[in-house]
Amino acid sequence: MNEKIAKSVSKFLSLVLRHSPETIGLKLDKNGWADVDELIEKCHQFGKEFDFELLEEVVETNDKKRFTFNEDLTKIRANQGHSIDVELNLKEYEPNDFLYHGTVEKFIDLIKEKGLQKMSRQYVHLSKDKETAVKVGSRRGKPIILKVEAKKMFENGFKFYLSENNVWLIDEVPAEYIDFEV
Ligand code: HQG
Repeated sequence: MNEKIAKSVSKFLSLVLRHSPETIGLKLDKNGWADVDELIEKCHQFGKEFDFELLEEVVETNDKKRFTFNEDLTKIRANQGHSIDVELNLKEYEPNDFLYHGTVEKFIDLIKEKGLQKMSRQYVHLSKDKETAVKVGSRRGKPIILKVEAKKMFENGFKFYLSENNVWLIDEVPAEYIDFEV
């Protein structure tokens, strides 16, 4: 499959399945699932054309495994990253000692003051390795990596969730648990 097409479809799916299904007149159920036939049809009407085969390939080959089908492949949803209110029924997990967050300099003062906040998304996103955090931060410029004392937070009662595609999700990270000197 053409990588450029796959990326473009993935980006468009992120938009409609995480943030703005109404862009194409699509409705997600309360768990964030879209009907696959309806999705294909409404994307088509919007001028984004792909068939089921291509959708399947996008889901399978996506670099971050951003999307999942239900068992009989009639529904699809984003694994994480939503700004709209969906119930993903995420499982709670105990994290490693440390998790990482990639950001950029301009946010540091505010993060020192208020901790990591979910901003427009449903959760703060953390990763288990620095390399992923570097990639996340690099989307905005020169990355700054923050080290989060995850185990300590967990022991103090904070809930950690892990998405289908292994992104660690949490409601917030107070500044006292963040090492800014990584
Ligand atoms: C920052 C992509 C000011 C935070 C990525 C981040 C990820 C604060 C930005 C996923 C703050 C929010 C999520 C505070 C946090 N004051 N700024 N108190 N607390 N911030 O995009 O983590 O490719 O919502 O550091 O790879 O950058 O879309 O979060 O810079 O996994 O699948 O506010 O999105 O994945 O930005 O990225 P975002 P994120 P996909």
